[in-house]
Amino acid sequence: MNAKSHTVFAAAALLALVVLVVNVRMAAAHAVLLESSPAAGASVKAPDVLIRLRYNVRVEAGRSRVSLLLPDKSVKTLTIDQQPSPDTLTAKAAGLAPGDYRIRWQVLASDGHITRGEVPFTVTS
Ligand SMILES: [Cu+2]
Repeated sequence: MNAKSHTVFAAAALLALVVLVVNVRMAAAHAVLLESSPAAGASVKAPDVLIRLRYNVRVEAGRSRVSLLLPDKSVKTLTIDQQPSPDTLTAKAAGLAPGDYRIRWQVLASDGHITRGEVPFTVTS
């Protein structure tokens, strides 16, 4: 290799390393659901259910959404309450009839990326 191709090679290697490091850091900052209440697959008593979602990183409540897929397949948007801690969202679902539900969440993490998921649970009388 001549001097010029060495420089080009070194620059390309450095760029590849920077891309790799940035990707790893961004992946680490994505919001992943660690714990929920109700837990996935759990049964809870009607009619009022307190929903609590805890993530691996802090999430922005103002730019996150929590809704409930009802037994009749309609969707009810829930109001996110004040966060008990920066990594946790809570919302109240009142007046639920017995049946199968899904919590649908979409959150904005501190790295600016949005993740989403669902938590199925059952309401019993
Ligand atoms: Cu990310």
